[in-house]
Amino acid sequence: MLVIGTVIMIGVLIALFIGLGRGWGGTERPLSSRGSFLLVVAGGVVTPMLVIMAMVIVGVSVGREIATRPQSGPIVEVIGRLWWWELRYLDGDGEVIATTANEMHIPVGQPVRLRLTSENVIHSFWAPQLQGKTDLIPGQVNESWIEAERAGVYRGQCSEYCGVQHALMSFIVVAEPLEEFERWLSLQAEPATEPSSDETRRGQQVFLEQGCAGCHTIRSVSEVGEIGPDLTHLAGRRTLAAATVPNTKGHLGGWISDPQRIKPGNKMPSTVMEPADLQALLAFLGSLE
Ligand code: HEC
Ligand SMILES: [Cu+2]
Repeated sequence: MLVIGTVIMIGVLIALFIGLGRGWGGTERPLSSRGSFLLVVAGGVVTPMLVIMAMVIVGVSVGREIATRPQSGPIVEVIGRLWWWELRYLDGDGEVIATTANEMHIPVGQPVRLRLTSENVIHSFWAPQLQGKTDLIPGQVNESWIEAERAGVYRGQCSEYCGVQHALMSFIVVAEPLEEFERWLSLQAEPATEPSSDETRRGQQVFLEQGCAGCHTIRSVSEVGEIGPDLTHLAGRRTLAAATVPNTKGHLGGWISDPQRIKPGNKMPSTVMEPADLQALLAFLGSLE
């Protein structure tokens, strides 16, 4: 369009200067009425129509090519929550293989199909280096896809204002070779690792006693919690709270003790507990690879 527009612009300018030249020095040399009629019809009607029609035809076919959805590849259901992302990997029959949050893994060089929806307000899924924005709309499933040409960790962001913590509703996309992706996915599909020491066993108890399980699922420990992210493989994630802080023991302890300080207004309340209980809980959560 830039090239076509430039050519037309040059043509118009040339016509303008010819016109000016013809009137130069005060002596007008008007075209015959037949000549001006033909000029207007050819230059003002026929040429623009041909150019615009050609551009429409090319535009439609390019648009169709761009909008063709991939027919194969992994399927991820992306659900907008306040203010984090639930990610469910589906198999070909639409059955959930694994549920995770805020960190999407994808194989390099292969499209991954996305089914986006929201259970509250409108959000928008956007990893600027990998795809265009797609909205997550309550009561509707939008289809899109994402593809990375190079391995790496890409940042994404909710790009539709969705409430107080919209700015801290980020995510990361980890693009990795197919083998690594498959290993990751089969690990995510596993239930949580059994606690293997007294401390992690105690930590699991604390998780149940402190009410965490009312909001969080850890598969094989408690599966009723639905308000917060699935924590079954929490320790394998790089960040906490929708890419707000890195997933280190210190940040995790800070998050559990006072999530409102890190992300004011988010839906997780602070939990006050004995230091020894917190340490045990951190050891348990840290063991959930
Ligand atoms: C009332 C529900 C609720 C309770 C109770 C609750 N959480 Fe949360 N939790 C949430 C929500 C909602 C989020 C997501 C916050 C966000 O990112 O906006 C969250 C996030 C987290 C995260 C970050 C997960 C991630 O992948 O980013 C961890 C870890 C966590 N909670 C642990 C706990 C622990 C441990 C307890 C118990 C001491 C607990 N939560 C109690 C609702 C709850
Ligand atoms: Cu959002």
